[in-house]
Amino acid sequence: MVSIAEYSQEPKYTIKVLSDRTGVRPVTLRAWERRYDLLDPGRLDNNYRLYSERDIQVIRWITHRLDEGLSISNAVREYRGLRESGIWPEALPTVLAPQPSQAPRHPTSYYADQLFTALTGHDEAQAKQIVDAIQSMYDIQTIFLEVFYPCLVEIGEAWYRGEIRIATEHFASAFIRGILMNLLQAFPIYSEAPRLLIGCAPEEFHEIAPLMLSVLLRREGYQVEYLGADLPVEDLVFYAEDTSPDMIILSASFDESARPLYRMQAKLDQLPGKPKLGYGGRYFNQNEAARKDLDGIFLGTSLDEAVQNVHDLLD
Ligand code: B12
Repeated sequence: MVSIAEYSQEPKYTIKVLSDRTGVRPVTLRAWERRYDLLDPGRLDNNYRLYSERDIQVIRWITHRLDEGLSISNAVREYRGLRESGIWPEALPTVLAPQPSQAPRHPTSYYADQLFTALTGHDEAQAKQIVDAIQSMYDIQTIFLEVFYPCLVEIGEAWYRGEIRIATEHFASAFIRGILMNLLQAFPIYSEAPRLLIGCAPEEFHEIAPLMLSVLLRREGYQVEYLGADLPVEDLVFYAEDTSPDMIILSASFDESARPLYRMQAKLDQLPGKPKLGYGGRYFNQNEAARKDLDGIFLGTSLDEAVQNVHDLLD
């Protein structure tokens, strides 16, 4: 048997080749890369990623564990555990290499692609059918992280490449936002449970992640109030004084949205209940240094981590 360590680290393959060689669709590979930080691809001048032979073997090892019934998060955990103990897993024999023509290996990535096609085709009826189908098959966390998230990332990239109109991006995000709002309202509100205010930092309009987090935390029994986009800090502090939340959770993608949060925990500390400030989002995922400077609590790079951290902080 050959260890994965014996494969070259030289970055030379595009995501298309990685996809063809592993049978995993590009949309799923990108989602895994963002979510699990699994590979560390090189970059071309135009910022395109380049992968090595070793990356190919890592993805093949992961997909083999998925075929054996592990969830992606458990497969990654197992891989990380091995690596932290200084062990490289054994590469799979080449004969097992999946062929590009095979059916999609992961049903959720298949649905992410289907939803992308329906939404970018403005086919709302079809998108609704897909959502109904996945709701009967998967739990909501899987739907959020493995269908909605990669679908939205792909929509963002298609917009960035100029392949879809702004109207299409708005249609798609409005559709998903609507589904999330319905889910939020379908869960009961427990008035005795810890109270959380969740929304977007000032000038932040990317609502979907904080809305997903609201659904996941309300599902866990927290008394969640979702406050939406672009919340001014001063007003939130007054509102916290009126309503005594245990925690305020804000999402920020950009520096301009993150900056006003730096003064916020000090203001909250002057209130009788001293509510905690929890934060996260694209900006903090990309700027580790910013997390150190902010007084509140960084809740993690992903929403599943955030749910766990809220439990640890409030229970
Ligand atoms: C839909 C969308 C919009 C919609 C949002 C509508 C709505 N109601 O939410 C609208 C049209 C408003 C919009 C506007 C803009 N957008 Co936009 N948008 C998107 C898109 C396609 C999807 C966003 C989304 O919901 N993603 C899914 C969620 C689940 O992922 P996420 O937000 O990244 O959150 C993850 C983590 O960051 C984290 N997280 C997020 N919040 C929190 C909070 C906590 C507490 C924790 C723990 C974790 C956490 O967990 C999530 C899951 O892992 C993305 C593409 C993408 N890659 O995401 C672009 C994208 C984010 N947008 C982008 C840009 C550039 C803009 C605009 C500047 C465009 C413009 N010129 O107007 C404006 C900025 C508006 C503003 N000031 O906020 C860029 C950002 C690039 C960058 N520098 O990082 C992206 C990546 C598109 C791209 N490929 O270039 N956008």
